[in-house]
Amino acid sequence: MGQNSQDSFYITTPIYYVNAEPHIGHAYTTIVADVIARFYRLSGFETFFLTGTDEHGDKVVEAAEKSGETVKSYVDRISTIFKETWPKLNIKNDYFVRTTDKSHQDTVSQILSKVYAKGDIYFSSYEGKYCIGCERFYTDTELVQGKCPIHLTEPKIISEENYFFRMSNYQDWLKDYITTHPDFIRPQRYRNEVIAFLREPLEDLCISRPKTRLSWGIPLPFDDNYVTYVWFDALINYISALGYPDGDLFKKFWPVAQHIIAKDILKPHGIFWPCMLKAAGIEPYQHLNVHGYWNVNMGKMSKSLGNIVKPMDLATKYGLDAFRYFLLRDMVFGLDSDFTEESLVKRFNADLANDLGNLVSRSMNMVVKYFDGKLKPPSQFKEEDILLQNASYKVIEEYKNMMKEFTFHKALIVVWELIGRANKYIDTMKPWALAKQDQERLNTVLNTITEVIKIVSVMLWPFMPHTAEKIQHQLGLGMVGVKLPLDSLKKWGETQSVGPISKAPPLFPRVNPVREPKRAPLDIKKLTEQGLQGTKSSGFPSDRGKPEMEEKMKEESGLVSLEDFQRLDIRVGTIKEADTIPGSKKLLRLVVDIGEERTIVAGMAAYYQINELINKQVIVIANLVPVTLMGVESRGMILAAEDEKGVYLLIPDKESTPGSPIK
Ligand code: ME8
Repeated sequence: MGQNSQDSFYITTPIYYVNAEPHIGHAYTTIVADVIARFYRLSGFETFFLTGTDEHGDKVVEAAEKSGETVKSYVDRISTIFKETWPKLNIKNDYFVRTTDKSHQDTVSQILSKVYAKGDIYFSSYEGKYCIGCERFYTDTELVQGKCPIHLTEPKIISEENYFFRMSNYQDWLKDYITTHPDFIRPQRYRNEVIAFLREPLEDLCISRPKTRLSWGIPLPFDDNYVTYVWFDALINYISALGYPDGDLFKKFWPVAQHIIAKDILKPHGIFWPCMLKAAGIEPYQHLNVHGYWNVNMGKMSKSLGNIVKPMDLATKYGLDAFRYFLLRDMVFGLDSDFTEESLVKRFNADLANDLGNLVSRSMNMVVKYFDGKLKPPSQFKEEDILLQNASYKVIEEYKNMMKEFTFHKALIVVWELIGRANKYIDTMKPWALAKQDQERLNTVLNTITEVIKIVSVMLWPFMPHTAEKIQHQLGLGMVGVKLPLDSLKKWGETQSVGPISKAPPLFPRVNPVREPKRAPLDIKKLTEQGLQGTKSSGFPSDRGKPEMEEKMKEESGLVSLEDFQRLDIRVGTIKEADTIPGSKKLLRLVVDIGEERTIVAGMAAYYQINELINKQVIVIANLVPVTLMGVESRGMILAAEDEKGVYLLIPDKESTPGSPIK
């Protein structure tokens, strides 16, 4: 293997403690790593994706004792559960490292000897406050009301003689490195946290445990009475797995190393690890990517609360791809997110069954119906086709940047905008009408649609590999599609089908809505202030970092571009049901047929009787980000005029088909 790192990509997850089985938090980090590894593979990079298990330390010994097994058989058993869970989630790691592996233990000894020889390790007595949960000592300023901020338990006072790593020697270097490498730790909020920490003097790190207290660990090469502190041991997995120091993998992948962790282990990764690397004469990693925490129904997930979410249960219930999509779409990378099965189902029905599923099935059906699955090369493109092509190219570029920046939810938002545009293009082009008048134009329109679907499928592959492959199969691309490098998508229509396009069962048959038993109270005031228009992250261009100048000009002039307007999906709807909402004087819950049934919350209780609303036709904006008002999710907005006397619904002049687009 060559030593060129230019087109290489190395991604790691934390190695998980084997004191518990995998839950949704572990699954999230590991799926993120899989998504980004697939993205780089798709982009033609040689990629190495590492995960594994952390098997030493007090915590693991405690868990083994509780289970009544020997430590060795316990760690073997739980490590196997982790190892076997990942393929079931379609996670394709290249290697699985265990800290009990001999090769890992040898590397740890080697690094310790190196740092010891350099004079950066010394022997001293110490008394400190130790949290077993975190496997580390806490300073008084880090404790919250005397308790560990993560485990909310009081630390144990431990006093003993130990070996220490002179971390303080590297404080200035690290400060300087982080300042001169602004995206070393990202997103920014975590970089700022580390910088704030470095403003205080850094204490040296206790890196040993006397065997009299803990024997389950890697012996110190220079004192057999001690084992290595679990964090000093664990962090080294990122290089031991690559065959440090001489392995080809190490040479190729270490210069491009990126770690993914959650905020709980920022300090070991943002401070201990770079200092350890520096002391051992190894270059720092390239990026530390830090995400937030998944909470469950607004609370922390914990064994004692009995609210642990098991990834396999959800993947089995809703399908693996839907589960992967939900995790990546719902969490803003870097912030905490609340997991509810209800929101998973909503996303499933809205984004997957409706937007994506419908686009694929209606398009394939038309190609089969009108051309027996065999399209001819397109003839002259018209303006509408070219607009959609250009939008697709733009989305590919935005998607690539967002993936590289680890803003996965944004990448999915732009893909879904393209899906929305393609659906709208179908509504506008009306292939069913062209079928009666103009076969050549119909062929070009369907070519344009299938090309967009192909592009969408490639961008979705890292997130939903099975679904993308199914779509590519339906498109007659065979296995060619999966390997498409993203850059080759630059030419419209370049990858021709190798076989006819075929119909297939719906990709995501709708599932029944779920009611969460325990809902945390909603902040109604905040939601009402936001109005019916949805929350901040609308997914519209202003939220996605359009060139600043353009945005500023628009803001100042108050003008909206045609492009902005065209993003709106405005349709005729017929009100099917209307109801009051308990506790609200203003709001009504409406079910509106806009070609499909939508629940919409509208503030018109004071102006219309329920009876007079039924069967009334209205105008609906159908592609607003859903918002929950008084506990009811609203998926759209009904247009109305307002003056000092009241609110007046906008109504089509003549009875129109529900779902007809407004142009
Ligand atoms: O800390 N939400 O292992 P660990 C999101 N062995 N992610 C979560 C999560 C949640 N609620 N809970 C856990 C260790 N995670 C050490 C790591 S690395 C050299 C040693 C994920 O089993 C997240 O990635 O406690 C977090 O950082 C990690 O699991 C902690 O796993």
